[in-house]
Amino acid sequence: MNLSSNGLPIPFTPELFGPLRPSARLLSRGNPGALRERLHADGYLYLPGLLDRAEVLRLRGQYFSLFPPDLLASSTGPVDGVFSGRVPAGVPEYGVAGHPAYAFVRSAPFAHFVSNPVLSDLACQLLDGKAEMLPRRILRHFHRGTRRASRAHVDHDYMDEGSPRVVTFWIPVGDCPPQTGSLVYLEGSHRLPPEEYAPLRDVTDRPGDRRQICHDLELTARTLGRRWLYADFRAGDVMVHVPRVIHASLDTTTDAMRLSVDARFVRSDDTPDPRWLRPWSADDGA
Ligand SMILES: O=C(O)CCC(=O)C(=O)O
Repeated sequence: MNLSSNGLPIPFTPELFGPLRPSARLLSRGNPGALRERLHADGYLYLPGLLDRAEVLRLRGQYFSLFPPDLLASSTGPVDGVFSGRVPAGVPEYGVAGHPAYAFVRSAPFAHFVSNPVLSDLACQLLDGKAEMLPRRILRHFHRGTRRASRAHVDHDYMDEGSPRVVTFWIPVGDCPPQTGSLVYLEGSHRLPPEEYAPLRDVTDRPGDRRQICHDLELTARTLGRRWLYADFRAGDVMVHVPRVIHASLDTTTDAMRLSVDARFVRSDDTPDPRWLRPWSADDGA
């Protein structure tokens, strides 16, 4: 497999990559304590098939049908989300007012999708009480050719003005193998003291933003002596992670476009970070 992140190749070797451990079996046992234990042990829960695949694919189709049709390869449909290689003229900057992603996260189909009780019931179990989804829910759409991906980071650095009792749900909206730009998690990194990875923040392609740890995933793995954990995600799978686990994404190199939602729950009796109380837009600075 040829993989890269932010344009930097990362060799797909057993030293640098390993598989995510699935936890779907724990769900069927109806034992929230075991789920919480696994989340805190691994820093994540990989839950293949948690959501109805057809429903996830419907959302994919609804989003891509908001674009002028020449975004999509000829003879393919919005549910396929296959990139034609051209971003249609006149589409505004990604995720700002006027771009389809901006309208979509404020739309009824999106609200319906994220309000699925499967997600909120699980969040309540994981947070050991009542949980509320924060209104700032991010839609991420990447296509091949941009060499843009999420740099290694921890969610805590983006939400450190509120309760730390947060869980993030990352939902691929479509099949998402590593080459389509999947999320990868640095093994056991939620247990690392932040001072240990702080020096990596000096190696960056975005010197103005200290929240990001590093854009170089090979260097990050080698410096911290840990593997990136990956999966061949399918529509319907869900990842849950804790705010201190280091994660990043790979570049999208397939014709199929990468689409995902990330949504966060906080305990309803806690005070959330105020920056997460408004719907997302790509220029909101949060
Ligand atoms: O989807 C991505 O590339 C990044 C998502 C992320 O960082 C998150 O869900 O916390």
